[in-house]
Amino acid sequence: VRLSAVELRVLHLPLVSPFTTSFGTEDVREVIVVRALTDGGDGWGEVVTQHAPLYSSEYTHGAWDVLRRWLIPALLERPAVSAEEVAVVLSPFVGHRMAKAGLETAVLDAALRAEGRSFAAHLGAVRDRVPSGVSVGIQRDPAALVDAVGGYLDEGYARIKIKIKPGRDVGDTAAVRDAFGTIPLQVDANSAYTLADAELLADLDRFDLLLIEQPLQEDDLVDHATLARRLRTPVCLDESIVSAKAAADAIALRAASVVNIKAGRVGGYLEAVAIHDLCRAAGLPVWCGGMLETGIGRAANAALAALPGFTLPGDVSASSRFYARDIVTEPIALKDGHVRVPTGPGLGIEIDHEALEQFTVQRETIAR
Ligand code: OSB
Ligand code: MG
Repeated sequence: VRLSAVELRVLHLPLVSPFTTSFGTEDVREVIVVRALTDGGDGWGEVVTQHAPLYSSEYTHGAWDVLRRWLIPALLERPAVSAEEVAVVLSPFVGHRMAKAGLETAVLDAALRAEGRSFAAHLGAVRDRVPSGVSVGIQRDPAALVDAVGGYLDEGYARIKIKIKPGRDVGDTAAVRDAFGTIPLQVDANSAYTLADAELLADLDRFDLLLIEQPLQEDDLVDHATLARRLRTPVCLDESIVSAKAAADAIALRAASVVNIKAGRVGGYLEAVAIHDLCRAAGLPVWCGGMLETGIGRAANAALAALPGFTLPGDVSASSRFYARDIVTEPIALKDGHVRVPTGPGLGIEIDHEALEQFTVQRETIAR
């Protein structure tokens, strides 16, 4: 497509309830929405950075700066660009994968809309709906956690993930197991532990968890391999898997036996598919992670999660799990524990422009 301009917005979306992880609490989702203006029409993407660099080194205003100063001008310099070329054009710029992913998604959406082809078809989806898991934040106490999990099970979610941190791990997990028995359950530490905690983490083995997600730091591949040898619970990596190369390294080192794939973290949906392909070839199950996406990223995640190697339920929950009002006209909804894979052109969503305006706190258009 021929790109004429890119519109960036920062949105502040209120959350239906605060979301607490080992690295902090959010009440409002701050997110960047990207609109690619092309000769074939508009395309949409989102940059999944958060307000502060706590999950990864990227953060909203860092992404905003690198997009307007470097990434968007590099794309606008070209007479035309295909979605497949975006990563190549942006590759001289080190890192900033979430920013790159948002931009690539918007270009891919525009290109696929112009062709009348869906994201799902383009990525290689083999299902028309995917099982929906939910990520449950750390609550005031284990009783409040049991209440929250009970509510999601009543809604029909197919798998529960609870966030853990030191002091809120074995007790919280035991409370959920005691209350609900053998539900599909997994935990996510968001890098809150070190190898010195191996014995404590081995205590989680008795809960028959699907997996433990990212117990150690982003760059602790070797320590994750050491830890994995000491646990019966499968080790899954999230933060560490920043690229297909990182995934290949983790597999070679036996640092993970499951991979959480998030398009934002790895630089886009095309790199996400490459990670899916190499994990599938190596026999590792993968699942689709989430970053509290709006309806834009949520639609793309549902398409990605429909690829054949996504054999575990992802954090592809209904929009209502986080937001009372989404910025798309038909938010992702839960039905029989599943969400539908969109089939319309591109992402298969329509922007709710009134909602988009309502939540916009900053805007800039970078033109050729
Ligand atoms: O580690 O998976 C994570 C949200 C923000 C940052 C990191 C993570 C999460 C989640 C939420 O767990 C997943 C979702 O969007 O439902
Ligand atoms: Mg995680």
